[in-house]
Amino acid sequence: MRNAEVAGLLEEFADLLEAQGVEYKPNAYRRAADNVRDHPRAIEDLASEGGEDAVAEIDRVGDAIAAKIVEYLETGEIAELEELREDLPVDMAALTRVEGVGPKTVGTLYEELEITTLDELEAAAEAGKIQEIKGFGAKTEQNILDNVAFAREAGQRQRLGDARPLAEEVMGHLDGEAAVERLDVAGSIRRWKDTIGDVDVLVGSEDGEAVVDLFTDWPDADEVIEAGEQKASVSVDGIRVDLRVVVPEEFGSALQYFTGSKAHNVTLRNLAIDRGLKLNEYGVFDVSELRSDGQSDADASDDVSDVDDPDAGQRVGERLGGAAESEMYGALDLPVIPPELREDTGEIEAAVEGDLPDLLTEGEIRGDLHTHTEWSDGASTVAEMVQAAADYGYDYHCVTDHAEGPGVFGDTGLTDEEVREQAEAVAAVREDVDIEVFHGVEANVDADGDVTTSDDLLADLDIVVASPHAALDQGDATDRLIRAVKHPHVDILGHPTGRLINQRPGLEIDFERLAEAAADADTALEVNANPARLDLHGDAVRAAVEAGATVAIDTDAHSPAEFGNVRYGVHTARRGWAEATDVLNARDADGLRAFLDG
Ligand code: DGT
Ligand code: CA
Ligand code: CA
Ligand code: ZN
Repeated sequence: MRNAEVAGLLEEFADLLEAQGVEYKPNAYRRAADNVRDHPRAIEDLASEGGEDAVAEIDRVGDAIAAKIVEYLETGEIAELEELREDLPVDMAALTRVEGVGPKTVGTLYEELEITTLDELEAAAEAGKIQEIKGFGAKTEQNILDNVAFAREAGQRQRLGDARPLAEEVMGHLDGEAAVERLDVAGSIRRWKDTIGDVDVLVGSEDGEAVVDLFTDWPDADEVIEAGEQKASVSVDGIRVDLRVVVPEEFGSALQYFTGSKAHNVTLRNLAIDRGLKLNEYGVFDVSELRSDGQSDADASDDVSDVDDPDAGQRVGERLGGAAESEMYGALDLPVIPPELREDTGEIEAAVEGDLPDLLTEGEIRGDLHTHTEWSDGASTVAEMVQAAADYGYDYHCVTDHAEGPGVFGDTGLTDEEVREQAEAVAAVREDVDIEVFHGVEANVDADGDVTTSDDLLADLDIVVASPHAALDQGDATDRLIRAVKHPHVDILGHPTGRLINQRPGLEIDFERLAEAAADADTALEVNANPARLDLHGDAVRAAVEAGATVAIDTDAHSPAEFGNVRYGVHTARRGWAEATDVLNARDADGLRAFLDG
């Protein structure tokens, strides 16, 4: 399916037009790109079956754009796009990843300084050349210097929320096939890291070639990068997926090894060495009877190694396990350490001491504390959201639409009066459902840390989420957020950093200080589960948990479909060692009410 590839081209088209100062047209291309990307059918099938007419049936794709799409699918290029690229030969995707640099700025930078890459942009900024351009200043130049490293990194890593569904699709494609005996994801995707370098998939099978064939025939794959006998890599929507096939007896050891992190494995391996064991991707072996040269003193027939195998030296001594991951940790007298913790930040020591946390699970979440409706920028009515929450199995639901304030644009935010009107609408819905419904608002934290909704209104609401939506590049914002956390009516600090993964770094915060203030004030810190945010991130959750602060896992859902994002919040909280007792919405309705009233 080539929808993402075509959408990417249309977006490039839009950016290049915008860089040349063309108006309106760029947005038409962007809207078309969105709809092509989300279209359920493969664009190449539409084009080959029904030509331009069929492609133009896609919402927002007009005849002109449809013609260009068909031209691309038939000839491999779009003549007009090639011309635009020649006029402006820049790495648009990379340059516009720098916060504050849009397509127009890229056009100017090329015209004035012939900047085409991030490296050239950085060099020009360091040489003080940016601030000399008309309309640019020292501040713009400093902004570029501050953000170029972030942009470089963002180009190399994918958001968990994009990579995880893809990993699950490829698992679905492989699962149940005859050659596939064992199957799991490994690497950072299994550790639920917020960004992913590549997706690692592991299969236990006696027939590597059959599995590789199956994998490279995955219809969603855009390109096969490489394919061997036991491994292969494909690219899907710009995300690299690596497959490794191992024999089923070594599946557990390979899973342990390829889950990482590298730092976790190094520490674990050293612990094994101390105990006369050898731990690697092939298994766990007792090597206490071996001489230091790796050869067995005992009869050579005890040696499981094979002379034709280059890795033979890795399979020495007595095999203690390897089929299951639990055998790897078990050989060290340890329980299986949850993948989210495997970052070598004390989890192995905790496991040795029998002190691993009893991590929060998705099933322990009893309701959402931060959601929207069509009263502000959501897509559904109050009744629809509440009913969907009940259907989802929740005990309660909180309605927290945007209040007007800094960073909330147009008429998205509700006035005090509208919030009070909504309270009546919520009360009416309450009559019809079995779950508890709390009514509140998402208020705004201004640049100084003040909450911009009136105290009178806040005092009357069941729940108040306060979030920063403006002044998100002000540098150290710890004092600002501590002020918000101490506000007597604020129950939850929403998406505290305001970051957007790969797009905006967000506020700089000393999380230890913030967590202590939050614990002190009995204000919960949010883990916003929207996959574009994951804010707080795992390390910050850990600071919150260690300070004894309460954590809230919120989807910030704008429609019922987004309730499912809760898993990203739960796994992010798990990366921060959170247990159910740390989490506000793992409490029942009475427990929640007690916190909100306290
Ligand atoms: P990523 O893909 O950058 O988000 O991070 P990972 O952790 O998925 O890293 P990746 O894909 O390079 O490798 C997967 C795992 O395999 C990694 O977490 C640990 C293991 N691994 C790979 N190469 C090495 C190595 O050279 N030494 C050790 N100890 N482990 C390795
Ligand atoms: Ca990986
Ligand atoms: Ca990999
Ligand atoms: Zn929100």
